[in-house]
Order: sequence, then C-alpha cells, then structure tokens
Amino acid sequence: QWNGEGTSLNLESIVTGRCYDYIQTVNPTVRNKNCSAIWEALKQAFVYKDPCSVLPSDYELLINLTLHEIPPNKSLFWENNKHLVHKYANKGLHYMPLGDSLTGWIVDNLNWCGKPNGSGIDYISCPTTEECEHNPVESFWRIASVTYAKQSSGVIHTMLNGSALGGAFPNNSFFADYELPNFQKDCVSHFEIWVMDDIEGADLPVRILQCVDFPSHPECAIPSDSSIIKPWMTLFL
Ligand code: ENP
Repeated sequence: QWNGEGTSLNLESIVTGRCYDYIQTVNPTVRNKNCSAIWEALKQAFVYKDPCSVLPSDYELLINLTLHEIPPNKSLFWENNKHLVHKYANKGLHYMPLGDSLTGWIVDNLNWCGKPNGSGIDYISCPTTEECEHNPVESFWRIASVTYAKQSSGVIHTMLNGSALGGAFPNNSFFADYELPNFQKDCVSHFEIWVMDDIEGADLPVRILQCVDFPSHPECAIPSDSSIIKPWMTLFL
C-alpha cells in the first residue's frame, strides 16, 4: 500500500535488547531505565493507529522515559554524513550525537508503522514523508531532534557534507527545521562547524578530524610543499 519499507521484523526484541545493551554496556552512566516500559511507550504511539496520524506529541512518554543528560560539549549535529559521524562519535565515547543517546539508539535505522486492524503493525509497507508528513518514524525523529537540541550545551559541534547535492546546509532538514531553532542560547558557548568533503580513500576524513583534537601529532603535519595544500586544509591552518 505504501512506498516505504514496512516495520522492521522483531521490532520489540530489537528495541528492548538495544535498550538493555545501552544501559549495561554502551553507556552505563545511564541507569534506572525501564526497558519494557520504554517498549510499551513506543508501541502505544503507533500500534493499531492510522500511520498518517501519528504526531510528535504521541512520543512524549517515550522521550521522558529515555531521557538522560547529554554531556556539555558532546553534542554532534550532522547532515548527510551519518556513517562518518557515528564512526567518529564512537558510541558516545567521543561525541554523543542523537543516535548515540538512548532515545536515538533504540530505534536507529529501524522502521515502524501501524495499521488499524490485524496485528496492529504493518510489516509490509509504511508511508514515506512524501506520502504523509505525520508518519510514525518522521514524527519520532522530529520530537527527538527538538528535545536533543534543547538539551545540548557548551560547544555545539556540527558536521556537514560539502560534497552533498544541494549544498552542505540543506534548507529543509532536521538540523535547519528542528534543531537550530531550539538551541538554548544561554547554554550554548559557541558553534564549531566542520564541512567535510568526500575523499576517495576512506580514512582521510577521519584522520583530519582526529587532527582537530591532536594538531601536533606527527600524522597531522602538513607538508611544507604548499602546492599540495588543498582548499579544505586551510580550514585547519
Ligand atoms: P540521513 O537521511 O542521512 O539518515 C537518516 C538515518 O539515520 C535513518 O536511518 C535514521 O533512522 C537514522 N537517524 C539517526 N539519527 C537521526 C536523526 N536525528 N534524524 C533522522 N534520522 C536519524 O539523516 P537526516 O534525515 O538528514 O537527519 C540527520 C539529522 O539527525 C541531523 O539533523 C542531525 O543533527 C540529527 P530511521 O529510524 O529513520 O531508519 C534527527 C533526525 O541528529
């Protein structure tokens, strides 16, 4: 019926398992979370519902149950470079993008939507945002993004993709629409914006990022032959 992929199989097991994994091993500083209540809160937001009538506010309970501190200076926002960002963030150890907080972690890369009859869950197809805006996945990421931006403090890091079609800063994006307007200006000291370009030879962008933290490491020395200084390098000079 819909153009999007259906609900991820074994959703309940994945969400519940990820939740326990997060609080036990990924980020044990987050304690006292009730993983079965968290699953129930996700379920009540969409099961047996019309998949075009789920609002961000339907996830308020889920957000409250999963909420924990986002350490100051650890927030990392991004557009169009998910893989690099999460490699660099290292499961919240280095930075904590939304996908490395409990709220994002439990459903990252998953899909879910309901139907009014049968099991109440549609495993065949789910609406895309083009088909209807108020679909369960879109509404979840909207409220999760707003909440995450409101909680973010100190230095706000953002990684954009200079090689993305449509430019590094897409106008209609989660970052532009739900995150930027929700920063708490009294809590934010400054913004650090990295614009990364695609480079053949996968490890180079990560090396550059590492050099931001360890600029005097020998691996980070920039050759004296200025002809090989690329425009992006000047960002770090
Ligand atoms: P995309 O389109 O590159 O990647 C979206 C994928 O990342 C989806 O598989 C989604 O899981 C997962 N994901 C992780 N965090 C977010 C998220 N935070 N979000 C939407 N999807 C997320 O990314 P987008 O759509 O441009 O979103 C990037 C935004 O995430 C940035 O604003 C960044 O600051 C923010 P699923 O469940 O949809 O399969 C907010 C919205 O953190």
